[in-house]
Amino acid sequence: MKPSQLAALERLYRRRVPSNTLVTTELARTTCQLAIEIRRPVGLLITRRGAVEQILVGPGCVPAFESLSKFRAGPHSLRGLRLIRIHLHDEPLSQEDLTNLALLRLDLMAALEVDGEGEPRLFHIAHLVPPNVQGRICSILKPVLFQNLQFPFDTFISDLEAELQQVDATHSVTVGQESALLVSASPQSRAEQEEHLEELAELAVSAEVTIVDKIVQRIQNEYHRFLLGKGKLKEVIIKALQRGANVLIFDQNLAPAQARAISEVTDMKVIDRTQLILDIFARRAHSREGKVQVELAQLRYLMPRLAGHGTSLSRLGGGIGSRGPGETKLETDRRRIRERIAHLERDLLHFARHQDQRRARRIRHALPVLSIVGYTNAGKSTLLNALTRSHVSAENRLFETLDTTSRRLRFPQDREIIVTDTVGFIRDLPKDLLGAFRTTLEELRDADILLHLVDANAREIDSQIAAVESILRTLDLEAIPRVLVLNKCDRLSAHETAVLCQRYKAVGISAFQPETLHPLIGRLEALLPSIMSTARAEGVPPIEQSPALASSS
Ligand SMILES: Nc1nc2c(ncn2[C@@H]2O[C@H](COP(=O)(O)OP(=O)(O)OP(=O)(O)O)[C@@H](O)[C@H]2O)c(=O)[nH]1
Ligand SMILES: [Mg+2]
Repeated sequence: MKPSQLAALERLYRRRVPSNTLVTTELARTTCQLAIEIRRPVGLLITRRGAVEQILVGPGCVPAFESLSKFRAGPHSLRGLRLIRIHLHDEPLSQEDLTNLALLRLDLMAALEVDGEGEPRLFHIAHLVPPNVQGRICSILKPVLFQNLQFPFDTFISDLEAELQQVDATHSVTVGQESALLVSASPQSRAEQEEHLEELAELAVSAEVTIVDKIVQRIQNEYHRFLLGKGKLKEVIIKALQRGANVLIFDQNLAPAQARAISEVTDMKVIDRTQLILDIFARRAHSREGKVQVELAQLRYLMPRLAGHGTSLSRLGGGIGSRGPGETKLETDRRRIRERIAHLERDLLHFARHQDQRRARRIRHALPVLSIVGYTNAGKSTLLNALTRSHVSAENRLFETLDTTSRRLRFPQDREIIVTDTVGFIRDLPKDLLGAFRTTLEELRDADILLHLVDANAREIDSQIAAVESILRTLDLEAIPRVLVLNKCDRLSAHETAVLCQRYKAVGISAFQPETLHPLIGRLEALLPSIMSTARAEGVPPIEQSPALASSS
């Protein structure tokens, strides 16, 4: 390009477009003439205030994501920038143009054809549309001759934004929830990733999130800037737009920098598996202790993610809906968060002391303790209820139980033990969560025997058993005697149950069918003498009533 041509291009930056005009005739004409002169397509990126923000020269030239970061678009709103391209040949908008319109969430994308004399001819215009059942992302207007163009830009854009926002509003009113796109990217096989996404979907449902779609990518290297490849990330953005998703939930835990980069490029809230689980915990924690543990874990997880990026706070900040530690809390500076963490840690110490007292009291009474452990949703609470005729909440969703409950169980021979039910386990239980629930899980140390309950119908029995055993190892609880029990056998035939019980050397039960519990009770009773001897439980006095230790029957 000649210096004079460059200078002429640069002069375009001085032009202003009135707010009610798509592009002025003079600006269009001058740019068309320049395009013919330099024999290259030229694009103008124009702001709502009518300033030329960028001039792009060359075929297929689009602004870089990074250069637009100061123009923020909300999940369903527009970026406040329109791109008008001068095409040298008679070509309408290409598929790529439409993809870019969606990716960059432009106000609109237009292509203006120019004739040999440099006169503007046909104008092609496309704009985004609200999420719809057809999954269309944009609408292309009928092409019009430039001299006939009547396009009051200001009314067009305010109508379009109102339409986009309206859908957003009805969306959240009718569903009352966030809509998420589930994403998995790892070196694991597709089948494995899809299996894990099923569990992620169950977790999302447990957090009351609507799932709109899933995206899986097999990648070689996990340490990619966006975790996913760039092309796949584009697919994610387009899908989110088509389906009206406002949250991305990753099955893999994201490094703070990754979460930030993805959220910056997609302009969406980005959450990983740990945050999702924390979010569920925040919903389910009822005791003061549970609440303190969860908030502490949330803050510790968020700390490194708050590296001074003001705008990304709200998008990385909380969990689903309002279940994060709270935006106002996050907006306060890191020092305040550190103080809050210290405060919560002191609270926890206080709880731990109480727990010691409780434990001491129990040892004095010397009742043996049986703790039910197992994968989340295995039926632990249902079994506690069935064994002790209690009414602990049991629900078909992951992490229904967070707080520990203890009940007395009286054996036929008038002996008593304490049965406790607590938080369930899950594969790859994030370290931060294990830390968060240390005080709750500490209670398992008091157990004289662990009842490892397994859902016999689970898709991945072996990996669920392995996940629980690995957590027990991490908690140093391997030495405690264990009984493996297969639950939900009512859904299997007698033969299937027998085969599984033999394979796993387990007792098969259905917590729904009290008669199936007899062999289990018999087995526990048989184990009792050895347990009792360790628990020094000869001549047990009746135990006092305490909220944590309410008696049954
Ligand atoms: N068919 C069948 N369903 C069962 C049985 N036991 C429990 N369930 C169901 O399994 C689901 C989970 O039961 P919960 O008792 O809440 O499971 P949990 O292990 O306490 O789960 P978390 O507290 O979430 O870790 C509920 O919908 C129960 O009704 C059983 O023996 N047979
Ligand atoms: Mg439970």
